[in-house]
Amino acid sequence: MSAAPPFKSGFVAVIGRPNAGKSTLVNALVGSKVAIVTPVAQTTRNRILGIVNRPHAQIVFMDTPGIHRPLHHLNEQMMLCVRESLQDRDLVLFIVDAAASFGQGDQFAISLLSEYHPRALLLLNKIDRIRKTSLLPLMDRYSKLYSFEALIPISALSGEGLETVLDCVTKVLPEGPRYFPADLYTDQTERFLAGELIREKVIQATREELPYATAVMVEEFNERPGLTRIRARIVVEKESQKPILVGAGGMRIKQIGTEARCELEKIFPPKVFLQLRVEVEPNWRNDHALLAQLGYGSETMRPAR
Ligand SMILES: Nc1nc2c(ncn2[C@@H]2O[C@H](COP(=O)(O)OP(=O)(O)OP(=O)(O)O)[C@@H](O)[C@H]2O)c(=O)[nH]1
Ligand SMILES: [Mg+2]
Repeated sequence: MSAAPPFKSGFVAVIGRPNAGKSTLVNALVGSKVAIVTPVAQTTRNRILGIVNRPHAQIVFMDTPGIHRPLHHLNEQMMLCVRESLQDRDLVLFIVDAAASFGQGDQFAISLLSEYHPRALLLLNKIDRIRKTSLLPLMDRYSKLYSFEALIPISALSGEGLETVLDCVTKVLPEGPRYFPADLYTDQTERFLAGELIREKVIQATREELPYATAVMVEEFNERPGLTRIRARIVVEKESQKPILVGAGGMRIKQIGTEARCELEKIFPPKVFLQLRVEVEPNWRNDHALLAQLGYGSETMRPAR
């Protein structure tokens, strides 16, 4: 009889430029929506754990904000999350949008990776959008820039290549304990997740008009059998942004509320009562206390080994 294979575990930082598909990837690997996804860059604002349990492994993925040059305190906090994840990791998944051309931002991302020189896999994402032949020059370029353990073409959207990613990650991870109970798939509180889902609907409804200027604060979260009551405040920066969110005759905020409620009811069934309010907080992206209240602080999530 052969001995059972060793149990492997570890923390895997998913990093890359904004919009590369990090959150889509983590959701697909975990098999549940742990992180919100929008077509707008800089959607993810903090580190979010997505836990995958396999028969002989536990992989803790860390979704992170996209790598960019920070202009506000919020963005500094976001980049701090990226750096902390690079520090705390056993392995990095460096994800690039293979459908976009290589630019300065990619160079910047690679130089950040090089600062920490972790073991890393390169994931070339969005291959559903490109001709496979265009991958070779990109792979060639990246393999000259960093010594990746492997280069894997994937589509986080269609699922192509994701089994290979899981196999490769499991192979590279060290032997280790099960860090989290087997039934836990994220570290987020229900309250925070509710706020994020509302924020996703806000971004999807306002896109170009208000891409970065909104935040959502859940003021009441009350889960009872049969009904979850959620009261949330949508924060904008300027008085002039309020009508954009509210819309003519309140139509847009109503639509955001309806879409958010449908999404929330999937997680908190059967019924959600959702109340939204729009408020102006000038310069909230530089307000340290408010950012901490919003949950956009840096924190070390890694449990003691
Ligand atoms: N066609 C295609 N689109 C994808 C794929 N992966 C992600 N996307 C889309 O790319 C956009 C950005 O995806 P996200 O997962 O939010 O990207 P992100 O890297 O987490 O972005 P930030 O949080 O802003 O850093 C969304 O519109 C996704 O639907 C893919 O494999 N193929
Ligand atoms: Mg994201």
